[in-house]
Amino acid sequence: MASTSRTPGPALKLLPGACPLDCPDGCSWQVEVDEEGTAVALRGTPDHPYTRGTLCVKVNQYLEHTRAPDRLLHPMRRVGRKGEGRFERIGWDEALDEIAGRLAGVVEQYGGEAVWPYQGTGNLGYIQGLQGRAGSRLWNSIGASRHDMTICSVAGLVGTAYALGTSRGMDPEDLRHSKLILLWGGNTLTTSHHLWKVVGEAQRAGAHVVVIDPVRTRTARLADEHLPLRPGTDAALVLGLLHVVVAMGAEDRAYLEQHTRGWPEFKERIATFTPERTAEITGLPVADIVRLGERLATTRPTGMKAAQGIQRHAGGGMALRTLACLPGVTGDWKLPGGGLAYSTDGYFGGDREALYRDDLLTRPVRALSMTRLGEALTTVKDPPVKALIVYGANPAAAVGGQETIRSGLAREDLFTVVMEHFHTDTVDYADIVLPATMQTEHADLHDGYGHMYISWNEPAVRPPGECLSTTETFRRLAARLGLEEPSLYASDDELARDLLSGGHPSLDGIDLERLRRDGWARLNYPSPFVPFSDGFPTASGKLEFVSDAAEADGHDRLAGYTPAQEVTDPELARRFPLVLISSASHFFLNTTFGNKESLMRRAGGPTVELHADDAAARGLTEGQQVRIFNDRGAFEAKLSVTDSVRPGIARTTKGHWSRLTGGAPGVNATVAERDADMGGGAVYQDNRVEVSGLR
Ligand SMILES: Nc1nc2c(c(=O)[nH]1)N[C@H]1C(S)=C(S)[C@@H](COP(=O)(O)OP(=O)(O)OC[C@H]3O[C@@H](n4cnc5c(=O)[nH]c(N)nc54)[C@H](O)[C@@H]3O)O[C@H]1N2
Ligand SMILES: Nc1nc2c(c(=O)[nH]1)N[C@H]1C(S)=C(S)[C@@H](COP(=O)(O)OP(=O)(O)OC[C@H]3O[C@@H](n4cnc5c(=O)[nH]c(N)nc54)[C@H](O)[C@@H]3O)O[C@H]1N2
Ligand code: SF4
Ligand SMILES: [Mo]
Repeated sequence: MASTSRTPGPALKLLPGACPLDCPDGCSWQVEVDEEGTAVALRGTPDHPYTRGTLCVKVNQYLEHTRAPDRLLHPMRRVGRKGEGRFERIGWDEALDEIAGRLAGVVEQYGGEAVWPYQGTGNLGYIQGLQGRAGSRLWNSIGASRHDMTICSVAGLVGTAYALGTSRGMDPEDLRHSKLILLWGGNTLTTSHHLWKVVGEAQRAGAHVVVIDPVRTRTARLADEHLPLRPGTDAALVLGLLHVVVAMGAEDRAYLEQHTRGWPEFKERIATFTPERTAEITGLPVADIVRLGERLATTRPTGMKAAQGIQRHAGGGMALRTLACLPGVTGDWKLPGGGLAYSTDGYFGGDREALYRDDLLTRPVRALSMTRLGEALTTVKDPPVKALIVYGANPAAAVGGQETIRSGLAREDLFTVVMEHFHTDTVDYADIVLPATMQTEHADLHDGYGHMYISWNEPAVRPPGECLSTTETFRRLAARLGLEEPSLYASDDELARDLLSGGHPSLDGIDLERLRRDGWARLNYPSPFVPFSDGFPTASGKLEFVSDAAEADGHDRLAGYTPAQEVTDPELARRFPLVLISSASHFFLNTTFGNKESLMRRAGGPTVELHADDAAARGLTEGQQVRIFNDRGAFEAKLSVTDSVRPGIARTTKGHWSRLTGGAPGVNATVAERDADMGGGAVYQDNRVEVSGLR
């Protein structure tokens, strides 16, 4: 339990809620509120089968964070230059008048597409947040550019869908039935520790757990086996393992015959990935590949979890596509505890269209990709981006191409509004700042991308200062803009009902009243759950090793291995010999909590980890300040010499704020604004750098 300053008494109310953050665990929580309306405790819901009464090291401090002295409580207007971060307090009326006036002017002069509603992952809710595309009705009404959410998982979502017809897969809770568990590019103990409870249960029951990750993470340390492959080579490893399976004659011929398309061609491709060739590509010993291949051939069910880290490079979409094919060869897709879990996002059958109301658009609009923010702000014309409305996002810190982004944000002719809880790096560039409510202060509805439950978040306390929720801010802005479309003024409850009333079978018997009463519900799917027992939602109704849809989109029609770009570029490797992996920090959630003193202390400042050989070759020693750089930019960090990374790899974490680390650029100054192979995904891990000593 967190932030308890008093002993709970009978007068306390217990209100249901949910963690809003971008985390697959989608925790259900309860807030205790005293007779004066103050929240006195916040804890994981004890009877929730996935949350099981615990939150995490970050969110245990959430209540304290809502009352932090640096919380933004009033609207503000910029007084200094952009980037300086100097503001004066103004009232809501003044703020909304100015925003409405500026937006109307931009729309009149340049058209609606000159407005970019840039929504991040700070809140994943269906009412206030990203899943519901909060504000979408308003943006559609003025014909704003569509915000393309590409930063996180899209390459893998598109890739899995070429094979399976959907990005949905296993219920991750069914990993408890697996006998072999492969964790691909996920640092489970850090990024979704509730899943580790399931994995740990299986492990105690005898399952063999393998972590496939270039870094020996805290998760890798608890696994039975760790394969530290080269970044971006997972698909080659999949094909190499299948080579061993096929060589042993252990493929499931009946399953292949009945439920897959293109096996002869896929088999031929597999044949070219001998253990020797696979070892050369992945950097793993032949013996390890053969041993795991044999284990895979003989262990049913094999369950796999892939997280997002694996798909942030030039071949990331293909990696997930090929991974999704693996259980088609072994027949695991037909078994409880077999298959692949990447995202459970699509299982919630809420009526998203009823929320978004894309029918309000009078004509098609362009899409602007989140990972191409810098480029869009500095080069895009017809029309140029003239107004940027940032909410739930901190792009000045979180997005690759940081230098370009900052020069774009510094444009005097760009009107920028930032709706925020705290004075982030992005707030520094705002013309107007609006104070936003935090999760205990507004209503929301959440699903999870790592489980099969939805939850309701009841407002537990009054917002502090003048904070307003996203929905309320947009209702007021719509009125200021003189818009008459009635759906722009829907209440939060009405929005929730619109979402829940589509009649989807996953929601049978689940309505707002029930959610409000119980706090959470499992979607209507059996447990254990075999996702494709009725066939695959592809054109052929089968798992597609060959995909016409992929071919039509300009990809290889056959699943395979697409190398990463910078990782495999020999010329670049001469100048920038190290591949930089920037993964999740244990103590921050993206850049959220990057300003929380106690968590900052535990995280330490920016750090880069290098193998002893790489440190020695550069004359670098433990604890010294170093500069990590490439042609795009540079950042500074403290060196940690470790055997957790193999030679040739440098590792750091995302999440640190520039304005709290002396104003210097962060890791994303080195990351390219380049698309992954599918969906326009980000390429955070496909990044070559060099490291030199500072002092
Ligand atoms: N504590 C904490 N939890 C978080 C987050 C956070 O910032 N902090 N972020 C949240 C968000 S937004 C997301 S999307 C998820 C991400 O969840 P994860 O994907 O689990 O997180 P990452 O740390 O990005 O990547 C996981 C691992 O992938 C490895 N990796 C990198 N490249 C490759 C590769 O090519 N192949 C393989 N096999 N592994 C590779 C990295 O070394 C890293 O250990 O976590 C969420 N949870
Ligand atoms: N180098 C590197 N960079 C990465 C990654 C990586 O692996 N490596 N991972 C990427 C990934 S996976 C992701 S998802 C992105 C995340 O990048 P962003 O989507 O920008 O997410 P955050 O950095 O957490 O910033 C979210 C902000 O939203 C605010 N916020 C939260 N809730 C609300 C709300 O209800 N209303 C409003 N108005 N504001 C709110 C928070 O205070 C916070 O400042 O980062 C990416 N950046
Ligand atoms: S960040 Fe993840 S683990 Fe922590 S409370 Fe939120 S959903 Fe749960
Ligand atoms: Mo993410």
